[in-house]
Amino acid sequence: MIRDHLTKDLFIADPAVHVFNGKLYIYPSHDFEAGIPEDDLGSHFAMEDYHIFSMDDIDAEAKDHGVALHVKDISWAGRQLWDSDAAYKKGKYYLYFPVKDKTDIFRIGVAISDKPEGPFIPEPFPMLGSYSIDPCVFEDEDGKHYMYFGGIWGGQLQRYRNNKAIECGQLPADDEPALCAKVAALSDDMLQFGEEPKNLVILDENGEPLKAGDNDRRFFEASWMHKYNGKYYFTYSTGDTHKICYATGDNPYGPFTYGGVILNPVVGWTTHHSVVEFKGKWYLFFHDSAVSGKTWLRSARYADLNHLPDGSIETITVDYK
Ligand code: FUB
Repeated sequence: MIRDHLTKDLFIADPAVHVFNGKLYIYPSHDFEAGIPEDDLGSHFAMEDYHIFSMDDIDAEAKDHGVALHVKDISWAGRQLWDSDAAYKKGKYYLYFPVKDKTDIFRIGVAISDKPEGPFIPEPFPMLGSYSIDPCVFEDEDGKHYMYFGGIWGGQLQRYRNNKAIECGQLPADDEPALCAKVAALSDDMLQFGEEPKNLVILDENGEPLKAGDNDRRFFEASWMHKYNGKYYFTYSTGDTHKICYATGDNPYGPFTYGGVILNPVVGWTTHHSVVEFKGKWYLFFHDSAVSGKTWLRSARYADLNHLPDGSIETITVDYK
């Protein structure tokens, strides 16, 4: 079942959802009309703050807890607060967010709160060695936290190789391996990478890394990780082909093998999601632009997600008729 949009009066996108204290907490981007023309670098996504929402139950209203963090409170930030995620450890909540610094380079920052809904206080500097966008934090069953991140085009991932900035930030040629999302265990204090980020390789049916020209399957942005029946499911957006796909592996680093599409294209250019288990059922939270009709003013919604007995995931298609 595909549910209606969570909000009609505030545009929210990139919904990262977690269960904290028995409730669903939604960490979305907050879209607004900035009047910036649309381009391939996503300049029209000029977000300035985050609102956090909670739902007491899956059918309950989404409660807006107000502004949890504003770009003006982040001393090193320039512009564009994009997709965030949150994690909990030892009585504290951590909000991870990408924002361009004052030189227009995306970095990932961390902000801390005693409550899941914030307000969050940002650290004075970005995470050391961080770059690109769309951080997602996954807590494994042993309590270890991993960050997955990255995004090509406006997300700037093509400007790096082996975690170092390169002079001319080009995408690989179509017949070369695609750029990978990155994965790193977090430090014990949750504030830094605990190790050098590694490539998250997605393999095709022949065990070969997906190629850069395989736009229907290769990683573009919007990393998410969930674990089901002992298997690790990496889910992501294919960007210019507008799909959410999944790949499975047997540990948090991979390699992962491409599995299929979990969400067919929705209304709007971007697609972004999270997968969450709540009270024994699985849900896909995502966004589309059906309410506004504008690609930069998105609204979050959710659907039931079905894992099939063979380990695959049933494809969801939104019927806009
Ligand atoms: O919301 C801004 C960007 O759009 C996100 O960071 C991407 O994943 C895409 O949804």
